[in-house]
Amino acid sequence: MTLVKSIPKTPESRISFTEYQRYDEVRQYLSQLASSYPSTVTVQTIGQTYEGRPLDIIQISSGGDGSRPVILIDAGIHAREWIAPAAALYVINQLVENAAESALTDSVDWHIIPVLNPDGYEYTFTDERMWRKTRSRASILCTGVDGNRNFDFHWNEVGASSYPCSDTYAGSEAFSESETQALRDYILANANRIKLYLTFHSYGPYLLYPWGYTSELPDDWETLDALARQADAAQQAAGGPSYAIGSSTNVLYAAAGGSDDWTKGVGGVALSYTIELPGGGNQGFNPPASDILNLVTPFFEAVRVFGQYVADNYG
Ligand code: 0X9
Ligand code: ZN
Repeated sequence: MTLVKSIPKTPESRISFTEYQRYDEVRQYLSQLASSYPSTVTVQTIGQTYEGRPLDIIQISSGGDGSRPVILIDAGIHAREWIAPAAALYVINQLVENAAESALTDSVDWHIIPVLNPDGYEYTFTDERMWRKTRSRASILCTGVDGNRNFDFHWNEVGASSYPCSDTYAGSEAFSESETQALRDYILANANRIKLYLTFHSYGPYLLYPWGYTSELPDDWETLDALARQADAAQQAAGGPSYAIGSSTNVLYAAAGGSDDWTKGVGGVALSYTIELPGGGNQGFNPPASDILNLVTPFFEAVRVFGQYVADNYG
């Protein structure tokens, strides 16, 4: 009966993609990678959550003395969107452990925060599977802030709520949350190197670019649009679904205070995208663990296109 559990994991995968991982397991995986690949992997803590969990980022670099262009990825700002951290872990796994993918790190560094809201993420395992927000208790009424309404760019203007019990509560002020502060500070500190930002969500499939606060398009929307279409085509060729592509407001809904808008509008990262991975399960946010690989494997082909673009244009 215990035989199945005793089958050793293959040497190149210290992490499973047939189960969703708890935050402790995620952190353990990152630190294992740092010890196994000391010349390419660094793990840093960029802040603490409201409940005191360390917020880890993994930096993957094949060299270049810290001057190469960076692709920044985060996932899991929304707690219940489990496929997003799983996809980030898969990207980490491929970039670090799959020697066949080493070209992707030849001239570009990848900085990845696989779980940006670990308090909320853990809460979805222990208490409430459909929890979305952080777990901060600033209000006596209700717990949590929507991290993706908490960024200081047209904050709380549209598609967000001032009511602490709402799932889209923008917070008592912009950057009220330690998790969004940590991301803000990291982006500002590395603004000269970050050329592309991806934030993983679910559920879609949507490939969204700014703006989310207005139906106006950014000046460079054609560049954003063309690259998104190329990424979509690549993952479709690998068996993925057809992503809807456009600005957040025009394709999904208007919602201000998102990390994508702030990163472009204030952080100065021209290429900024929200990726809504495909959904699953009876509530959209809960694809069965047995579907993780089917979802993230084609998706990696989209990530490859973003990586190639940054290598070609900034590498
Ligand atoms: O509403 C959101 O925060 C995102 N959708 S989700 O279902 N994952 O919650 C979309 C965010 C798009 N970007 C902006 N509105 N800035
Ligand atoms: Zn989301």
